[in-house]
Amino acid sequence: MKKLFFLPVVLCVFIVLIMAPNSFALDFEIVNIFSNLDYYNFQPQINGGGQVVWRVGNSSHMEIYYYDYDEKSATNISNIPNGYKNRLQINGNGHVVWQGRTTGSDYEIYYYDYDEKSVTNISNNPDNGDLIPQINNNGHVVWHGYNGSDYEIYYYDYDEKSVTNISNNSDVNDGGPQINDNGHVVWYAKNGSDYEIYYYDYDEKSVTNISNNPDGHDYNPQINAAGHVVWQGGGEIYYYNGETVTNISNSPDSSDNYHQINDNGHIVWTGQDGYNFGLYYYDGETVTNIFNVSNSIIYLIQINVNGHIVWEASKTTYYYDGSTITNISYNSEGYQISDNGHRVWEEDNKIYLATPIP
Ligand SMILES: [Ca+2]
Ligand SMILES: [Ca+2]
Ligand SMILES: [Ca+2]
Ligand SMILES: [Ca+2]
Repeated sequence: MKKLFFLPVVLCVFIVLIMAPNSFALDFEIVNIFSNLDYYNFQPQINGGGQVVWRVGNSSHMEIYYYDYDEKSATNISNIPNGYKNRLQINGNGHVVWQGRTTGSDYEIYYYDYDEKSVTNISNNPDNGDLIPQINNNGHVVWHGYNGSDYEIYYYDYDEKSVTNISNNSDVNDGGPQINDNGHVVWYAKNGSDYEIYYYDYDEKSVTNISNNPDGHDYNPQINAAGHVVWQGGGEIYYYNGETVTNISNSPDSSDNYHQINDNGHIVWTGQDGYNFGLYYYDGETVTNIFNVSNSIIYLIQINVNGHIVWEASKTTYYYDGSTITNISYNSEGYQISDNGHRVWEEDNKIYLATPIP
């Protein structure tokens, strides 16, 4: 067990030339950045600089490892031997957040400051559960936490080192916050009989109900750098462009879900009609059906700023480069794509990083 702490991290770094029969639009240098076969390595997250964090552990022990792309080395950054850690996120400057708990305690939000090389408990609320953090590129963090009566949305200001309850109501459960680089936040909450999407304007310090649809449940908002928001309501995908709300899926016969938006306002989601599943792409003007499969859900959808998309279906990972779809299945799991085209995944209990070759 102590091996994990005291042995230097052994990196089995090697380069694999692309040998797949598929025609890749790009060539990649693929590196195995970490393997420790005594433990599971899983759920990697990557930023635009190719820095990666992931979970390393077994049923009784868990740590968070960090691969520094510039140093080409992996380090244990959590260094808290007991306890569960989950829901990792890394921002563009290499700062990391996660939810964690030690035995017998509640969940807290932990913050790894890449510049200071230190970990801080930023929720620091030993009575109540703090869950599912999201971090922006300025180090500001949001999460939902139970305060004894209901769930609230909490906002950590990295500059002020302070936490604010921004939903601040006493009888409504608020959940699923997402934050953009301007500090604007969206989440969903029940309002009377149904759910709505709420938008927190960081400059105005005000909250607005942007779905404002008292007849339907509105869930799971995503926000981009421009403050545009996409969410799911009543089996459709809705898009808020800062002024108006549009139903962009507009498909009464299929259930639309798993939406993602990039900073250029491109949106991807899946539609399900019985046993048939489709992947849909909105480029700001029109919707294109780019992929179809039967008898398998489409999941783990990621879109980067260039509109490149990865997803999984039928135990296969697919990559769309804007024009063609390639099967990049490596028996992989937990695929992630960065805005600069890096890809990271888990395969056979190892973490792999693919960097585009210019
Ligand atoms: Ca807590
Ligand atoms: Ca609340
Ligand atoms: Ca509603
Ligand atoms: Ca629909």
